[in-house]
Amino acid sequence: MGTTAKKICLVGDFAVGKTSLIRRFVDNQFSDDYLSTVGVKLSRKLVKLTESRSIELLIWDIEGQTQFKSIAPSYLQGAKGAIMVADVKRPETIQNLKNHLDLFFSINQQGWVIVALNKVDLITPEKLDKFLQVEPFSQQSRVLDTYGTSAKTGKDVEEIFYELAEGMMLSE
Ligand code: G3D
Ligand code: MG
Repeated sequence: MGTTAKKICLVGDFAVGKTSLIRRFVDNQFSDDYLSTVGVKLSRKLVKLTESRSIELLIWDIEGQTQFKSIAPSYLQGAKGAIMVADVKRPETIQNLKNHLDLFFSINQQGWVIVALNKVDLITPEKLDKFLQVEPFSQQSRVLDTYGTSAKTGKDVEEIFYELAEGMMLSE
């Protein structure tokens, strides 16, 4: 019964769509001219899992990230979950997921992760299937699932946040 609050982080390379996914989920909008400012941005969203169980997600987003700046460990501290985001049009961002996963799990051994291969509106469904077949993360037991998402169309955006919320609640 009741509501607990949990910190989750959006993690991934520069410009993969982290901020856009949060805006789609929290505000249900997509902006092509989003301007980031420096620091960390915190959004909150109440997620109702069942009639009697809700979870408040405290969603952390890096602002002012550049191509050359790595993610500060302090950003990840205390997170119960993370959405790891890559851009299907930039294969190197998929390769880099492994580094992001290692960093996250080195700080939060008990954390849960969902992988979002984002911007799937820019590729064919066949191409997405190929990406999902080769993605090497699902054998990690604390990686709950991998989705092809689009912050632009909204595809599977709710799903990644809800599945992460459910995973975090079940393991309490
Ligand atoms: P970040 O927070 O990970 O750095 P942003 O990434 O959310 O700022 O997004 C980076 C760019 O990718 C933005 O374009 C944004 O509009 C675009 N983008 C994000 N998600 C999607 C998506 O699902 N599909 C498409 N087609 N584009 C997406 P600009 O041009 O503003 O840099
Ligand atoms: Mg951003």
